[in-house]
Amino acid sequence: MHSNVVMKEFGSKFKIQVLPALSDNFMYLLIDNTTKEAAIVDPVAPNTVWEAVKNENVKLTTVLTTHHHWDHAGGNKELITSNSGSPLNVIGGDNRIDGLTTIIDKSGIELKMGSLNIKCLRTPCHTSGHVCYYVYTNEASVVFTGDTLFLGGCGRFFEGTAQQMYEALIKILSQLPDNTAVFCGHEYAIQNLKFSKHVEPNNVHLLSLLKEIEIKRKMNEPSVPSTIGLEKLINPFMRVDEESIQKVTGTIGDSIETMKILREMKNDFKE
Ligand code: GBP
Ligand code: ZN
Repeated sequence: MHSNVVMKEFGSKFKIQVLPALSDNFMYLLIDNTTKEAAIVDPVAPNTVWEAVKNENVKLTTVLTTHHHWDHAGGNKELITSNSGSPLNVIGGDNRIDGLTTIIDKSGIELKMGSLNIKCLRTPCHTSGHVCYYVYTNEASVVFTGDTLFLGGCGRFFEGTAQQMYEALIKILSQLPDNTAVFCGHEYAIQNLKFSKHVEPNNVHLLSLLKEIEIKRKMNEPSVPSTIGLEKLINPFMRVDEESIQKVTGTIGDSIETMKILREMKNDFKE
């Protein structure tokens, strides 16, 4: 296992168990403290999910799928058939996802899981049907960002454009409250922050975060969660409006072109 299993508390209303899977994926068990209902994000490893559900003594009702790639959606079928006949609400934004009961075909659809509010944000680019899930109460908020926003980076543009990633990162995710916790789809923090350091070698927030995460990773602690406020300080893809980043890409005044060049630089980056 690439990281230890950890539980993160968000006020009195909900908590999130981080469940590592495969070589660097994360699944997340979202637990409503009030009703003891739970949702699972990207359950690629169903056995791990059922073990966590049993240990936490919760009732799994909902599957939140960020996108159709097998390392995120590939466990849906088995999870559904192994739920001893009780149906699960399976949410997602792409017909290539197995078992969907609710298709997020427009952005901003609001759902409930127990007493928790979930706003489904369509963020096409990594895949055309990618959805991020913003979970909030009057006390706290978190966002599950799949392969759109990573700690210190973003997903590859497999089915979309720089314009679309700009919309996703700057127009949608950056607008969430700064204290929103960010739970992403892969443990890529160290690789991402090394690239970020290459782009902004004098960014003090970035340099201290890299040190902090190197210590965490040595102890097998997951790097997640980050926060929206922190990402805006250290993630070059969240900073494409900044002149400091536009200077590096040679695209002053053009944030979309900055996004495009930055992605190409990351694709070619060797530490
Ligand atoms: C690494 O391990 O260093 N940089 C990665 C390489 C998400 S997984 C692996 C990689 O390319 N990962 C993808 C990504 O977007 N990375 C961001 C980055 O490199 O900056 N996947 O598993 C990927 O989406 C997948 C599955 C891809 C099915 C295509 C299909 Br079809
Ligand atoms: Zn992916």
